[in-house]
Amino acid sequence: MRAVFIDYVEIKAAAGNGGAGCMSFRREKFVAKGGPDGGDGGRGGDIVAVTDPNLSTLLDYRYRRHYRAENGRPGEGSLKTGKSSSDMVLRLPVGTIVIDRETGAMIADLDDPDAREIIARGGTGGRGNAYFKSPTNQAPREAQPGQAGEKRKLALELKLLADVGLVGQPNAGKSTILATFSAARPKIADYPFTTLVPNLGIVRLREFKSCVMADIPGLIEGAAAGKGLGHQFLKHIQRTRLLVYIIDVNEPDVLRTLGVLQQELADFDHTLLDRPSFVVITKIDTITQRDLKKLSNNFGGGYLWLSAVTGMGAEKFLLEVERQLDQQRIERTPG
Ligand SMILES: Nc1nc2c(ncn2[C@@H]2O[C@H](COP(=O)(O)OP(=O)(O)OP(=O)(O)O)[C@@H](O)[C@H]2O)c(=O)[nH]1
Ligand SMILES: [Mg+2]
Repeated sequence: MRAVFIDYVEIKAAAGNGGAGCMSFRREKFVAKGGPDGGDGGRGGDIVAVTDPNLSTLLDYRYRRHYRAENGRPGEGSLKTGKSSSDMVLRLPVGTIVIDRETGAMIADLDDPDAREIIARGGTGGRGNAYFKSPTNQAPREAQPGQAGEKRKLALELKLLADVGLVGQPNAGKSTILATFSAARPKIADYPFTTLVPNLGIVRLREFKSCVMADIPGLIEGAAAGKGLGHQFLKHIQRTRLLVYIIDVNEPDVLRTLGVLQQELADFDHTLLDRPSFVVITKIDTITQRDLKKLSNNFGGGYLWLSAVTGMGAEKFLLEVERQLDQQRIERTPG
């Protein structure tokens, strides 16, 4: 997908330092000179990025820029190891990438809902003097400091996720719909497989209300088996909230076409069929009013009818997109 980012923040992450090793000697009654008994220091906490499917923006990270995990505790006498510190967890929306600002390297791509990655590693604890005891050195006066935790300047970027995915056979008119309703300018042509990579556009539904629509390559029967462009590009609509099936009114068998599209989606990821969806029959300007009436009588009220060229049906199309997206917001609001 073209890299479009809606959300970008810079933060600093400092993992915990390791605790120092301890230098200590046993002191017991009647033992003049005890052996070394300094324990090792504990580990400093890591900074860990995990995905949280309930988040959709990086807003929280605009308000707090510094993240610091706790240091490990120092070792103690009597061979007591210092307590390791717990990790600091940063919850991030699915689709966030984490970049090291100093090297430019991507250090985490949090693409799935249960991703978990260490983005700054805590230091290990230092060795206590007990560790250095040897036959030649029975009373080592050596103990290590803890290792420093990693300190990193990071950038968090959230990839733009589409709300709505347009699914249809090649040449059905998907890119034309995106071009009609958004400022995106995808390539449009009267031959199949014009669109090779997904295009995104922002569609204005009404004042202060918009959604992101993805136009993807055409899908044909057998795509799951590699026909046409295959179906790998369907991963770009896996995170969309609403699917819109686009079918050319000139298709001889609309129901069969819809069945083929759904079968190909199911072969890729069967949960896609549980996704809210509706069907748009497009290019209705290319048939006579009388044929259109006949067809719409046949199908009842189940489908929307659209011409991206004349604008016929445009208002209903946008209203339905808005209604379905709103519906999900209501369902997702707890209580
Ligand atoms: N008359 C008319 N032509 C349309 C309409 N929508 C699309 N077309 C034409 O249909 C052809 C295919 O349109 P595209 O938008 O490129 O189709 P697509 O579904 O994106 O095709 P692929 O990218 O190949 O999957 C183009 O020649 C468009 O001009 C419409 O509503 N009315
Ligand atoms: Mg196209």
